[in-house]
Amino acid sequence: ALEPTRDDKFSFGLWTIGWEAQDQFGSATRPPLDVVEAVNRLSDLGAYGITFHDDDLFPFGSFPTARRTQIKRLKGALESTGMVVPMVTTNLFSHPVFKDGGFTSNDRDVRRFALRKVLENIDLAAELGAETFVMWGGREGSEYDAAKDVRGALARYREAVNLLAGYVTDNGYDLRFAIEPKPNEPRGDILLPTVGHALAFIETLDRPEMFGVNPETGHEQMAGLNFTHGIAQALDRGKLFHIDLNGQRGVKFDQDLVFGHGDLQNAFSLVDLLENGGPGGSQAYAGPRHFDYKPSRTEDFDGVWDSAAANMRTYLLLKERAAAFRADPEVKAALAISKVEEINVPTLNPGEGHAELIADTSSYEEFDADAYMGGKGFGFVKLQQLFIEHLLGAR
Ligand code: GLT
Ligand code: MN
Ligand code: MN
Ligand code: MN
Repeated sequence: ALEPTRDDKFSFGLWTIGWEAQDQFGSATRPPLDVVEAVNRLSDLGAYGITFHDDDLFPFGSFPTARRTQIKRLKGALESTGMVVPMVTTNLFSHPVFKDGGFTSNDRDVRRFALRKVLENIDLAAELGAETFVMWGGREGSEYDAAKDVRGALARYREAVNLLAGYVTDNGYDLRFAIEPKPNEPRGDILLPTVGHALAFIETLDRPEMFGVNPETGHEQMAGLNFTHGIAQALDRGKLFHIDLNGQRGVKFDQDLVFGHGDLQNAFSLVDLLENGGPGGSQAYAGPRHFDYKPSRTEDFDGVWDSAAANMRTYLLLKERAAAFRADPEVKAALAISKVEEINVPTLNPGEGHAELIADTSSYEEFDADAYMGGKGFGFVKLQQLFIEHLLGAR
């Protein structure tokens, strides 16, 4: 089934397909995209959801009446298509007021303004039935070490998100927060740069259960990290609340390519993890498959919709390939030889502690480490070749 359906839970940021393709070196390629058109086109392509920042829907500083008009238009499009808004987020990065950050600007007045802007948008998220509120702190950071007291900034970050969680709780909203890490760009260095940093920060919050992560493929890869590993660690803690899928080729600026158009092998292992990594080979993540990419600067609107479709089709192709990989008897045999399942057997026997382990002479005194010289043969390369052949559709 390579035709996307609502059950696939594909969603897109309004800022992705709506990106006008301006950059530091040149002006916009495309005209603005209206939200109603965006919802209709995505629905036709088989997506189930759309997400947005406040400023994607109405310009910064819009008056309540202008906001209501846009919200009404969005709601009308959602009703007529059956599309949903699974996630909402706040823009704390475009306006010059945020050049030194929102929650962690050195300027206290900016921090108070940022909090108010987010509170307003939390109300809108709840009104639209969103389950997740993403926080990407792209401007929270610095270029110069002397210019930012990082421990002070982390304290203010904590203060801010604790306040937001209290607001959600006090209003009885059914909303969870997902922090989106990124190592750099637009700031020289961004706070909470990777999934690991964000997971550690979450544990310091007043209500850690309300916070998870929204990892983006390219953001981890910009830091030279393995995205699939980061996702696995988030799943290990029950913290994968949302995901931003896209493509990135290596350690460089944020490319935001179509999913699979960057590191394809890593995209394959990711889809395999999400779809088959749960207990007994079940789905490990049931939330939206959200694409946060940018249709290339070279494209017209046909290219925009082709690229939106490409994200979903690539995901479904990889899902199909991953199922074939898992079902292949040769892969099963190779996995057994590689002892991939043995990692799930606890290292200690039931009830065994350090005393019993020390008493077990077979674990040390009689253990023949030299037998591993010349190789016990894990067979990882053969397994990897099978993985590649399935990815290539050769099996
Ligand atoms: C911005 C950023 C993305 C984030 C968005 C959510 S905003 O486009 O580049 O990675 O997911 O705030
Ligand atoms: Mn990105
Ligand atoms: Mn982005
Ligand atoms: Mn993102």
